[in-house]
Amino acid sequence: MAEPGGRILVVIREAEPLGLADLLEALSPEWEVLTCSPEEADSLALPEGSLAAVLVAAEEMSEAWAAQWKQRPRPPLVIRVSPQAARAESIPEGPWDWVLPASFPWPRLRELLSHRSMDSKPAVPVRKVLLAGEATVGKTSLVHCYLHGAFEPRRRMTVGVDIHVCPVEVEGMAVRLVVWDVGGQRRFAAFRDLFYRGAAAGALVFDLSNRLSFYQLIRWWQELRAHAGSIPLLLVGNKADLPREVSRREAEALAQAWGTPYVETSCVTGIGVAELFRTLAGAALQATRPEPE
Ligand SMILES: Nc1nc2c(ncn2[C@@H]2O[C@H](COP(=O)(O)OP(=O)(O)OP(=O)(O)O)[C@@H](O)[C@H]2O)c(=O)[nH]1
Ligand SMILES: [Mg+2]
Repeated sequence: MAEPGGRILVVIREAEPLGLADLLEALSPEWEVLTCSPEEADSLALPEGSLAAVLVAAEEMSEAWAAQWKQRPRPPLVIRVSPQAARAESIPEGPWDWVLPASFPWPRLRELLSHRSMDSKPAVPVRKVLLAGEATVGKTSLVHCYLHGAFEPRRRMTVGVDIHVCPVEVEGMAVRLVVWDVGGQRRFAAFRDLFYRGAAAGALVFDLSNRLSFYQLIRWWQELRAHAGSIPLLLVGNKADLPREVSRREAEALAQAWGTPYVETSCVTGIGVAELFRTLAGAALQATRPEPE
């Protein structure tokens, strides 16, 4: 929760619609307001925990960008200002703590920041997780199947990385996973290590109907261990609906040797997909349980 007084970052393209002068007036002198454009937003070097809130008044800033703030050890409130919002809303399923209309009466922001008179939802933890494995094993399809409950037979190769926000409930607790679904093609290997930083857990996916993708797991294991550190990993055998080239016994033996759980999935039947995301979320939460105060 933000204490009264502190520093707020405002990401803004056009100052006028937000009434930036009103905002500054409403918050001074206790609050220090920094402003930046969307282009500058990623290159700001601010010390951890130095922001009480990030106020985003630029449509182009994505959910994934907002979610990254919520993964920090001491996350700020992340608030979107949207011309489409009719009233102030606290949205449990997005990464935003609040979505405010552009016409929001800025003197009330003070109350919101100090949580004095506006109800706020309990913070939902956000964790970054990785989906790694050879090209075409079905990483993107697993996310699609989880989010939309449907199989998408048309293939769309991941270029670099796709980032998805997946709400998960694990043992009665809501978690938001920011899933970094990396492109498995060899040509992306040179810069893939950049994607692994800050992940709390990862899934190594292979295709049960393609033995080579199973053999290649060792490369992915080494890549993740080298760049993501000793995070908990999970082994996933996908395409369980197709004729097998890898038996359950072999995959379980590898999982046991690596000390990881093993899940079999199919994006066609949906089997195991929810379990995969629950296991990943459970591992991510365990791995980054906050230190007691
Ligand atoms: N039969 C079957 N096909 C699947 C399954 N999962 C994915 N596919 C198909 O496999 C192909 C590749 O799936 P993608 O999800 O694009 O694979 P990916 O691992 O994301 O590949 P890259 O983005 O290149 O790393 C697509 O044609 C999918 O429809 C599954 O469980 N069963
Ligand atoms: Mg993909």
